[in-house]
Amino acid sequence: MYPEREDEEPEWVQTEREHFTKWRDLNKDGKMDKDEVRHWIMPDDYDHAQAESKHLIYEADTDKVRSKKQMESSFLW
Ligand SMILES: [Ca+2]
Repeated sequence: MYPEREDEEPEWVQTEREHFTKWRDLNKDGKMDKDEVRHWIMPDDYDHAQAESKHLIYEADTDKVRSKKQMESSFLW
């Protein structure tokens, strides 16, 4: 996480720089505008409700044996 030399860039900074260049700066102008920030925080192709329900089912399934369908039906009854 921390660089061995003071003039080296930490690995996480390099990773964030790469992510910025590849995925966040969509119009490649070197900065993030309002639309790019919105897309980063709330991507159009990401279903927050589905992700949260999967997370809750995963956390509630302590033995990790039951199927997703069994877990969903146990929430309903
Ligand atoms: Ca941009």
